[in-house]
Amino acid sequence: MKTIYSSAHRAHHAGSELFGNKVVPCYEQPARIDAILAQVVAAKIGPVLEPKDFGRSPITAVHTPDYVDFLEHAWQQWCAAGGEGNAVCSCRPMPDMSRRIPTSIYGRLAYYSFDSTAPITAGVWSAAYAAAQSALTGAQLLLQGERAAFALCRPPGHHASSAYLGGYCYLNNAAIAAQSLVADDMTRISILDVDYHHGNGTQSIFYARGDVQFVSIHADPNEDYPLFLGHAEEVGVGRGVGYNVNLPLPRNTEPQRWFETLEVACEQVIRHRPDALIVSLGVDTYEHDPIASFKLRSADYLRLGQRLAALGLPTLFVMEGGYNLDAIGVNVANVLLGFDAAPAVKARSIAG
Ligand code: Q9C
Ligand code: ZN
Repeated sequence: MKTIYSSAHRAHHAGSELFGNKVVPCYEQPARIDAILAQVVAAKIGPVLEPKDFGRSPITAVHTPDYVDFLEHAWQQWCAAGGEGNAVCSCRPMPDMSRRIPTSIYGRLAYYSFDSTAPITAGVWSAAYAAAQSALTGAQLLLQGERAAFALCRPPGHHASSAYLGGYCYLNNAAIAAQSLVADDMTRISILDVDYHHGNGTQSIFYARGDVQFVSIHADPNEDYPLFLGHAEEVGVGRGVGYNVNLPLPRNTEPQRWFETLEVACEQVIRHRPDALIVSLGVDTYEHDPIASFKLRSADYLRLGQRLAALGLPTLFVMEGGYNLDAIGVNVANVLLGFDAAPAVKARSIAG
């Protein structure tokens, strides 16, 4: 399958982050994508293409125009205001506080953030924009009849909602791709999020929608990030009731339990009868991931790819998390190899 990649991600590099009470090198760093790309080439997954430019409108179909304007100009405004180094959110409003948007860039960053792990860097807009375009290019390949594509996005996207950033994410690449498919001639899409962390942004964006189903396997939000979304009782609202499926698992979940849960997730996808599947592909479920606790081994990612192929759907893989630099390349390539090795099954009938 084709991989879509832009070197624009490299301009976004925050340097350090706060982990507990320690300042550590950023887990979400350019070397992650270098490692994945090297393995995509070594494993002969297929050609690597530059993204096409679909402009801003497919981005503002998911994110509010004011948020996109903020993100595009935040670095420049931060510098103009005398900001030193990267801009990091340091304050969040509680429900009893003002909903007014502060006028300063310092205040606007707080308004448009839900945590402090997604700093504004010099390259954040060009990197996030290119990642969104990579996802859109992958979506277009599905529309052109490709069985699958891999959008090697960085920064990741699934924690970003329509009007806030957080969790290393700025633009929700998977959501932007999904929306572009329904805006074209696909009527139903399933997003299956296998990242260790709940895709709170994706859930929020489609929570009231019945056309885009969101299914997620992740660490129980009682115990792990993003803490405030991802419970099983969150099933959607209005027309979206029944189209949001959260499958939280305890910390330290072993592969057998994870794959049993994947079966439940796949049953839900089949029930939706989608025209295409978007996989929010995080490999921070790996046993040696530095910020997560599940116990998947490298060979398990082959099995994951095979299982997804058996759904018989046009499939777009969108890169999300995964922070073990020694294994991230092999783990991602294994998903794609597993998918490609599985015999192409005829798409399920979408009639009836
Ligand atoms: N002690 C993605 O995987 N920090 N984002 C959590 C836990 C933020 C993860 C700290 C983790 C964000 C795309
Ligand atoms: Zn994650």
